[in-house]
Amino acid sequence: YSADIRDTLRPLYEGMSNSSSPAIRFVRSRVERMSERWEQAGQRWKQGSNKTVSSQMKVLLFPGALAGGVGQRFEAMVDRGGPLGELVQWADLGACLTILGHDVTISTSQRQLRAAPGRGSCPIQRPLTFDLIYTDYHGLAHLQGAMGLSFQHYQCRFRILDSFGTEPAFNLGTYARSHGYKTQWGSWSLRSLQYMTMFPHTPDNSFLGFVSEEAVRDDEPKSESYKKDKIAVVYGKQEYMWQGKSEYLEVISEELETHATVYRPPGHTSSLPSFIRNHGLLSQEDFLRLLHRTKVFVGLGFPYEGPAPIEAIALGCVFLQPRFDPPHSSENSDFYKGKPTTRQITSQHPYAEQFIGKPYVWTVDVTNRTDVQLALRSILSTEPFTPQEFTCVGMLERLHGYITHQNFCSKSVPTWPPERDLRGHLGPLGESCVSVCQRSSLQCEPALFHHLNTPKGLIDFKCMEKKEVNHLFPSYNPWGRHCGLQQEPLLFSCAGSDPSHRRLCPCRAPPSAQVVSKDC
Ligand code: U2F
Repeated sequence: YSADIRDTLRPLYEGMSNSSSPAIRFVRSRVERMSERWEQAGQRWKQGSNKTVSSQMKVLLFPGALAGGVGQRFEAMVDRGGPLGELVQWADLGACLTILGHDVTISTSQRQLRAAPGRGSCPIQRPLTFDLIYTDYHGLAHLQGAMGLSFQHYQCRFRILDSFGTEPAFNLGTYARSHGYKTQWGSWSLRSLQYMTMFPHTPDNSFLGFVSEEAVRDDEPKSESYKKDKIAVVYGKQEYMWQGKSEYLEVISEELETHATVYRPPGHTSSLPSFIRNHGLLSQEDFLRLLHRTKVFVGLGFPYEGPAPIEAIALGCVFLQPRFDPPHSSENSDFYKGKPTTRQITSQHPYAEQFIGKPYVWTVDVTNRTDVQLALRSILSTEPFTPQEFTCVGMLERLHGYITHQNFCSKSVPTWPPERDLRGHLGPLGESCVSVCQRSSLQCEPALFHHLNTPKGLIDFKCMEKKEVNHLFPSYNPWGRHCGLQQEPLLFSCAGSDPSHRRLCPCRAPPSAQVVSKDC
């Protein structure tokens, strides 16, 4: 069967009714609230230009963070200010796949999977009845336990929702162990593109994203719907996120009435500054309604890289956030410690800082009173803005592309995108291919590495050829005069960088309508 665009999301959210899980209730209510937008976007997208037909996939969504003991802890926090970003993504993934016409099952328990109704006795063992399984790092461990030997056999069908990303050096188990990249999460030796991220961190992973509020709603006249009050809303659902920030908040409250949506445990006396108007944790709908009349959304430094700033900007707020100098990373931050990435986090929301920027995003030194004041006074009212990749159509287009083109079960070298798209660039010492390509308004494309990984690719240098399993190759090392060629395709890495290597990078023009950098 081919997958036909659906005009309703009902099968998805009806399948989640009567759940006693707060997380599933959040997902269901989000899907229901956004269903009209998804349905309209599906119809618009269907009428657009010719697209490759994909066959209908049987898809399992298995959010491991909601299963077992970890799941109990996660669930307990849903209504108390715990992370919701992952749930936003699961909701939108389910909606997007359903609209694209695929057959979606959501499950949060291994037991349920072992006896999924109508699917035979054990749908996750041989023969696997699902074409694709979307899960997360916790889910991988659960599935490994439940699938036994089938786990390895079918791992090419897995897709891992991984908000912060996994770089190739951390992914390949043997390499990670012998080269100091072994962390709590990595080492599953999948293809790096099987990891799907919340923001476009490195093209080594697939950028899945989510859907933000959209700038203009068709049913509302724009000028009326974006009337702003002189208020700021602080980003931070739990009190601990506010520690040490009172001076910064004081400066803000001198200019704007300052609101919060911090969870209030019963019987607890609040330690928030007295000038803050706390609404308590709001339902997502009420939170978005509050942002609608807000001028400035104020970042405290944590949570890192969540969806809320993108929603705020789409609702016409300016996002004011702390700059991190020195940047936060797995070396110096408890939160990033053990995360399989070398990324240097230069602000609370690097995507907002680098891909959106002024006038929508102001990144400041929050310890400098004058800096904060200047920023607040220069913030004019802005127009609402939603990057194309965070709209329903953007996500439909992206996911459809992945489903039709990504086949990790085939052993042959990738044939998509075609070689004619390749723009080879030799970077300066110490720079990753992510930034080498970005600097030329291009994007690193790991599937094109194998075309460059030949002695011809480095022909301009008089050098000694060296074939090695090394995540920095292909590259040139001027000191040893080595031209390094990659021996292990799993280690082709856009993210890798090292002060003694000049990386040879496969760049290409970014695919249409998916914004990759502000300059493109
Ligand atoms: C991020 O998780 P968070 O849940 O902390 O991310 P946020 O950006 O704060 O918001 C998630 C959603 O919560 C909603 C809001 C967002 O879509 O509309 N919300 C709400 O329903 N009620 C409220 O009062 C306030 C917000 C990130 F997504 C995770 O990947 C990380 O694990 C986490 C820690 O860095 O940060």
